[in-house]
Amino acid sequence: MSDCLFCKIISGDIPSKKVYEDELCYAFYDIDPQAPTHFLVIPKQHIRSAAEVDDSNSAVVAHCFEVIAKVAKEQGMESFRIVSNIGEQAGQSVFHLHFHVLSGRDMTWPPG
Ligand code: IU
Repeated sequence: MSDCLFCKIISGDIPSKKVYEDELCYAFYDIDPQAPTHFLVIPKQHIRSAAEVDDSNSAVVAHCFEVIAKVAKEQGMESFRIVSNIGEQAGQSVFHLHFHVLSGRDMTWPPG
């Protein structure tokens, strides 16, 4: 999508600090980290949010989770949190599906 900020990150039009990339997924460090380690894993396919996951794109989403596990292992992350905000009330500000991966500090529950 031409006006999507994360599609522009994938294309390189907006700079990002890459963590991982393959044909289906892209991962980069969050510009406003909420933990000592905070990166985002996004599908290259434009999916608006996790509420739009269905038979046609669920394989890509599953692949994002494989990428999260792989990068977490590579970075020696034994404990971490995955967050995906859906809709403005839940805190979604960029409407391209993304998984926040946060690690390196004690987490509270329930999340705010
Ligand atoms: P949210 O769940 O939609 O609020 O998450 C969007 C995240 O994208 C948020 O944590 C931003 O700091 C992050 N981000 C980024 O890392 N790089 C960018 O160029 C933009 C947003 I725009």
